[in-house]
Amino acid sequence: DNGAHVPVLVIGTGYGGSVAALRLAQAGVNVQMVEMGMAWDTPGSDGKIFCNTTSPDNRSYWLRTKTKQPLSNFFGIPIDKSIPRYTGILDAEDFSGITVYQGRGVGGGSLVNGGMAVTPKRENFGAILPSVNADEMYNTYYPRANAGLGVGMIDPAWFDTTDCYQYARVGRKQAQRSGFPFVFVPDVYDWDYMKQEAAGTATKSALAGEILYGNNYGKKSLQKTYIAQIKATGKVTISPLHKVTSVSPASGGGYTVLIDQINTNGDTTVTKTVTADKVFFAAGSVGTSKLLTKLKATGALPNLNSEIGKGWGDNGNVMCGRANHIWDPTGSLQATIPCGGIDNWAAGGAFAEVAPLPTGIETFASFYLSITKNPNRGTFTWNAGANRVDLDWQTAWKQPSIDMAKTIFDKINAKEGTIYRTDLFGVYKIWNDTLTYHPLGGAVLNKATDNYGRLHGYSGLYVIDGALIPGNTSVNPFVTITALAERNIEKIIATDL
Ligand code: FAE
Repeated sequence: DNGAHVPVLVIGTGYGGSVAALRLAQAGVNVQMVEMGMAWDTPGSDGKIFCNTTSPDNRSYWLRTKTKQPLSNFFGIPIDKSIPRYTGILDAEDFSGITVYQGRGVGGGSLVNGGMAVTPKRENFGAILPSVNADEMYNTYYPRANAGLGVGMIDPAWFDTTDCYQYARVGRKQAQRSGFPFVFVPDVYDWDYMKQEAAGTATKSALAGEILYGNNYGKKSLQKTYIAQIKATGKVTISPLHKVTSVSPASGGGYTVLIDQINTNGDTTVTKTVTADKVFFAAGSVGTSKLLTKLKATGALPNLNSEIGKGWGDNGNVMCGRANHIWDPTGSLQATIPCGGIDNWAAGGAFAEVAPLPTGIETFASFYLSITKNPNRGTFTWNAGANRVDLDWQTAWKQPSIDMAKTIFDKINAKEGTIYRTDLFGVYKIWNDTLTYHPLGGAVLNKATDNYGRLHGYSGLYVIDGALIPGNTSVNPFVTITALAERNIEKIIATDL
């Protein structure tokens, strides 16, 4: 409420924010969570909370009048359509040279993502978070995160026979024929539920094409895991459609937090002021970086150090499709939840998830999202004239990612006698090199903060989300974000409360 004083305020309700709020509440602390997106707990007129990928409506995009689908074309024909402007679930946030996709709502990215819950290989961890004790992570915090998130693995016997993973079996067969290992990837989807979907005994979600705009049944988003536990403590208040715009030292100690309450048009209806003893920035890599960059530059938090806004990366994301022969159909029914990938990380720097193309018709296409060790890093800066934060990324910076992905797909094409699809991202465009699903960095651990996320320059201010990770995790990032948050909050509760 306006004028309130709270012990702890958490900005954002994604992975980092949910871990912080849960552990603080369990330690007896009252927590106020502030989330700019909607609650996503009420069905629309169609009886569903979330809309379907094949028929995006106002619920699909954050304050856009036209969809911006990652896969923008089919046979070269643009498939984006007009939608009413609304505080929808998926934000396609445009910066120069890159569109950054993010979830908006209570649950953050967990609402929109594929649920792939991957712990990086131990030997890669030193390059991901060099200042963090790997033994502690692999013995304690990764297991804690996996348990808290409800991570599970597909039944390999079922994988071998079910229609809905024919596309992934084609991906496996072709990878192996070219000498690449295919690995199963854990996920937070309820695999028993998916079996029931396939058997026709449960309402379909993964098998109904739901992805990107929310999942109505089988996926264990944070709403079903950490946030359900948070609600059970009775010590946490969550305010959706509230956006933090400023944090600055309060005269009597603690911090003054300015919050805009917005309506579903995105317009501010009320501006509130709250005082908090401690503030956790958990607005996601982009949200936290934008806030801190602005607050440092505009004099609200001038003592933040010069690492703010730096070290931002795209996790080396790049997409492509391949055209298969007519005797290699990928199936008209495709589970939207990916379950495997091609691991060529050590040799060429690419971990390629075999992704679905859930169009409902046979496409003979194989579709991949590659994660690569792209070395390029962007910087956020305050643009006073335009009153916004800019990111200096360039599309050409994806070229190393394309080269690394080609180590896999050029070889598969040569072996199979196949070609790339050129019609999925425009007219004659093989690579989608203008987006990321995996923003990381901008307030890097042990640089902008100490080794536990305490911001340099201010006691009682913390970063606890993907902004801490310096640009790459070698695999999909949310398990690492969750595990790092578990590690940091344990230390903070033990020493700072
Ligand atoms: P995040 O989950 O983004 O939460 C931040 C929250 O803060 C959001 O709810 C924002 O609305 C909110 N917020 C931002 N600014 C403000 C403000 N000023 N005031 C109030 N609230 C604010 O952050 N990762 C995987 O590991 N596996 C996958 O399969 C996977 N698939 C993905 C698919 C898609 C389409 C997308 C977009 C992402 C995917 N990701 C995946 C990435 C993953 O969702 C992402 O790394 C995490 O959600 C980041 O977690 P954070 O806690 O950093």
